[in-house]
Amino acid sequence: MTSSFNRLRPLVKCAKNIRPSILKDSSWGFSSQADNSGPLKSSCPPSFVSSPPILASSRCPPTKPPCPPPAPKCPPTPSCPPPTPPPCPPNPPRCPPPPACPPPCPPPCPPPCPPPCPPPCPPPCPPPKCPPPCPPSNNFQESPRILITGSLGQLGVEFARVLRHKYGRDNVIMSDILKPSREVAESGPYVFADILDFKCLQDAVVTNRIDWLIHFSALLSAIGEQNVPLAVRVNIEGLHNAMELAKQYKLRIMVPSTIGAFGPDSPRDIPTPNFTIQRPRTIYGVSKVHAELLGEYYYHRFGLDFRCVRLPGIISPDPQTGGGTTDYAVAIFHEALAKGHYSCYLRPDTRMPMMYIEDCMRALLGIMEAPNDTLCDVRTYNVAAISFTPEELTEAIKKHVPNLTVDYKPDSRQFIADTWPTILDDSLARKIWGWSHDYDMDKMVEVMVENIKKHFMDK
Ligand code: AKB
Repeated sequence: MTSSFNRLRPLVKCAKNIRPSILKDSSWGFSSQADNSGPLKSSCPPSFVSSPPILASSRCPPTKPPCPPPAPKCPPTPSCPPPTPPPCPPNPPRCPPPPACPPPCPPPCPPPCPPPCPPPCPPPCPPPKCPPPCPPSNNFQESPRILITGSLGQLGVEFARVLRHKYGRDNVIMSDILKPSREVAESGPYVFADILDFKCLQDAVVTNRIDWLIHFSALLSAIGEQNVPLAVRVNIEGLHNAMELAKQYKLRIMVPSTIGAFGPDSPRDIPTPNFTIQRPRTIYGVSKVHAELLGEYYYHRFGLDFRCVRLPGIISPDPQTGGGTTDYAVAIFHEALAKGHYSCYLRPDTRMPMMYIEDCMRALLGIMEAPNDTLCDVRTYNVAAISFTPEELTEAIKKHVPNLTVDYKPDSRQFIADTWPTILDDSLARKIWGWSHDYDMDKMVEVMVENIKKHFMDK
C-alpha cells in the first residue's frame, strides 16, 4: 500500500494547484479545500506543460483535446501513519491544589509480645533427711548379745544396768556362781555359769547367742593373797576358758586389769605410763598381767578382739566391794555416815589412783564400743580420774560429816598399796578412744554421801 501511495504522490501535488472551480467542473474527480487565491498555474499534468497556458474556461479551445481521463482515484489510504499525539499545550494547565493528604499512617504495630516467662523455679529442695543407713544384717551391729561373768561383784551389777539400758534388757545376760538377789533376778536374764567349767560357760555362750564376753570373774588383791590357789584357778584358769571361748566363737572380749598389774619396779614418782615395767607382787597382779599378755597374744595370733582397761580403785555406794586393797575408800563413807568413825587399814598418806563408779562405767563402755581399727594394736589402756590419800579423803568427807574421826591401823594391805602406782598416765586412752573422766574428788564425795544416805542408811 505504501508503495502505491508513493507512485501517486506527484498526481496529488499537481491536483493541489488546480483552481477548485475548474476542478469542480472538471470531471477529474478531484476536490480540494486548498486556497484558491493564488495565480493560476498550470494544473495539467506534467505531460501537458508544453502546451499553451490554459485560459479561463472559455480559453480552452474547444478544439483542444480533452484532458486525459483523470487519474484513477487513489484508493483510500489504508495505512495512514499513526496519529501523532497532540503536542502538549505550551502552558500545561495548572494542577488543582493537591488534596489534603490523610494523616500519615500510624506506625506499624509492635511485634506481638513474647509469651510470658515461666514462673521462677521454687527454691531447691533441701537434702532429704534419710535415716542412717541400715547396719549390716547381723545381730552384732544392731544389738550385741552380752554375757557378763562374775556379774554379782562391784562392777558387774552396775555394768549390767548400763548395758541393759543401752542394748536392751534381754540382750545382757548376767552370770555368776552365787544366788542372785531378788532385785538382780528381776532385773533381767541371769544364768549360773562357773568360769572354771568350760562346758558350762560354753553352754551359756551358745544358748544365749553371745557376741560380747565381759569377764569380771576374779579374786581381788587382798582376798587373793589369802587364797592363792583359788586365785590362780579363778583368775588364770577361768581366764583361759573365757579367752578360748571368745576365740572359738569369735566373741569380742573385755577383761578389766588393774593398777595392781604394776609393781614396786614400775615408775611411781611420775604418772605410771601405759607401757612400763610390770612386775607385780600379788597373785592378783600377776594374774592380771597374765590376762593382758594372753589377750594381746590371742589378738596378734588369732585375731581375737581383746580389749582391756587398767582400772584404779573404784568407789561406789555399794558396800560389797569384794576384798581389794582400795576398799577403804568405800567403807569410810558408810562408817562415817553410820558411826562417825572409821578405822583405816592404810597409813594416812597412802596415795592411790581412784575413780567414781559412773566414770568407770563410761570407761568400760568406751573401750567396748571403740571401733576396732581405732584401737589398733594397743589393746590395754590405763584409765585414771582422781588420786588421793586416806587423809585427804577424810578431809573431803568431813565437809559433809564434820564430826568424822579416823584412826589408822595399817595391815597387810599396806604392803600391797605400797607397790602400786600413786597416779596413772592415761593419756593414750584419752587420745586414742576419747576417754575422759567426769568426777573430781569433791563431786565424787558429794554424790557418795547423797547416795549412801538415800539407799543404804535406813537398811
Ligand atoms: C583391788 O584393790 O584389788 C582392786 C583393784 C585396784 O584392782 N580394787
